[in-house]
Amino acid sequence: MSRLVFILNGPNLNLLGKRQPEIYGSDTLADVEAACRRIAEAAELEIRFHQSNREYELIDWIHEARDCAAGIIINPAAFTHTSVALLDALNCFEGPVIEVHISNIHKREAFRHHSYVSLRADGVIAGLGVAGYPLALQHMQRLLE
Ligand code: DHK
Repeated sequence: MSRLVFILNGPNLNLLGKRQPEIYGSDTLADVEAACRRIAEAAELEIRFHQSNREYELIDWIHEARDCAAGIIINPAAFTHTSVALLDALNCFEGPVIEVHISNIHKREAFRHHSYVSLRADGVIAGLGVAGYPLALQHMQRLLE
């Protein structure tokens, strides 16, 4: 069975560490990737870590994951609240899906309270800062055992 997990990040997360640090913290996306790689190595998982500001690229990676990945961890960022297309793509993926948000979207503006992706996600982590990513990966490891 595949031990490959896709970790996908949506728009503006390339600016992590510089963007609104009072909300998203001071760690960069490279820091997040490094933390995930440490967990993956210990868990004997392989990861592909991607970020895009383009909805279609995220959809294409989800399609690619259909053929080779056991699970998907996704922070869809603003597409969380708008993208039926991402939901449809995730509905074409058979393995576990964990949705991650750095901030607690339920404590923020009303338009952030709804997630299309949550209609598919097997689990959701929100508001734990970037620590949510390694936690999601540890949980993914358990799901894939
Ligand atoms: C990141 C974003 O860019 C926002 O658009 C979401 C999410 C929240 C996060 O907390 O990781 O609303």
